[in-house]
Amino acid sequence: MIYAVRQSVRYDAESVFAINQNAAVRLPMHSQFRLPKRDIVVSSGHGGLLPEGSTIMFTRKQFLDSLSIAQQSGATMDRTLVTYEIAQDVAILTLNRPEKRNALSDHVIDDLESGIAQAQGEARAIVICGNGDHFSAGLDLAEHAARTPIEGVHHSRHWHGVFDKLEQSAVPAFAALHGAVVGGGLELAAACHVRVADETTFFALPEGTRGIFVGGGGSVRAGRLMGVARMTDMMLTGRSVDARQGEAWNLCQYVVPAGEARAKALELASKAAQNAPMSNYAIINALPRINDMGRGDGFFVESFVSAMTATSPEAEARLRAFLEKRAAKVARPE
Ligand code: 1HE
Repeated sequence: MIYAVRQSVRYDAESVFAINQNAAVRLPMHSQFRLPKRDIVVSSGHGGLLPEGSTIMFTRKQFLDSLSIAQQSGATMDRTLVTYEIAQDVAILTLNRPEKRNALSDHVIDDLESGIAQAQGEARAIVICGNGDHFSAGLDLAEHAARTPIEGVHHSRHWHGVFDKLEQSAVPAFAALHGAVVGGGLELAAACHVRVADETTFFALPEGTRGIFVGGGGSVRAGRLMGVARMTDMMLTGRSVDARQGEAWNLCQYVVPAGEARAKALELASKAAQNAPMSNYAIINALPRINDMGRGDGFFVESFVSAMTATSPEAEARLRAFLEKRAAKVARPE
């Protein structure tokens, strides 16, 4: 019997945790789980211990029953931890755990993963931002304290997988930063392609002071952004770096007045969303890889990416539009 259901991301097409006997079962995003207008009666392995990724389909009545059973049993009904909305072809994912400063719990990471997956199919760019006074306080320290070493490895590898999906996404991601961008919060921001910080932003890597290490890809991504010496200093001393210093250190590309990061990130994302999808894909997927290559390999790969994008029908149409004076000229800097 399913006695607790956890709602996630969206109400009608979401990840759901069913705690079935003693097994926490993760139902996949985009499963046919919906609050259907008509009843659907299917289940695979329903009632037993299900492997991760199994699909269960509920009838509307079963779903509503499970909600009320969960409520009666006092089970926590989490609200949406990462909200998802679409505006101007841009998927906006908002970390929504302000009372814990958007600390990245396992559920937040799962919801983030679902939102990133959904954006691939229906958006041309992504904005990631946070509710409350801070972008993110990083790893949820309360959860982390309880992990064994091997659980810690799997946890870190899971973050790598999720943040890789963001960095190697089909569409570019823009981080809108404010307040604390700390530890795992900085690792998440570093997995985005463009970072817009408002003046309240401060960056820190307090792992050293907490007796831990970066585990969400920071040693690779943040290290490459700011350089290993600066990252070492931040981790050893626990110092905080403000938005302007962060810009000078390449931790963000834009600094805007307090409260304006989300709007600026949305403006930039909307602009990027108008590019040819293939160009965007090449920019965000080829550049970091070429950056990891030797010069000769990089030049070689560049030729192929260049030829592939330039011969796409969309490139041909856009080049013709410029030559026929139907496309905008490059603007001077503002
Ligand atoms: C948390 C977390 C968290 C806040 N995990 N619960 N990250 C850190 O070491 C940062 C720790 N957080 C802070 O230094 C501060 O909270 C902030 C500077 C970010 C914000 O300060 P403030 O005064 O606005 O909030 P607060 O009063 O400190 O926190 C409010 C609540 O959020 C409080 O819980 P409450 O039940 O007492 O209300 C805090 O305990 C809780 N909270 N941050 C859990 N991080 C994959 S490896 C990545 C490694 C890392 O990310 S290391 C960095 C960890």
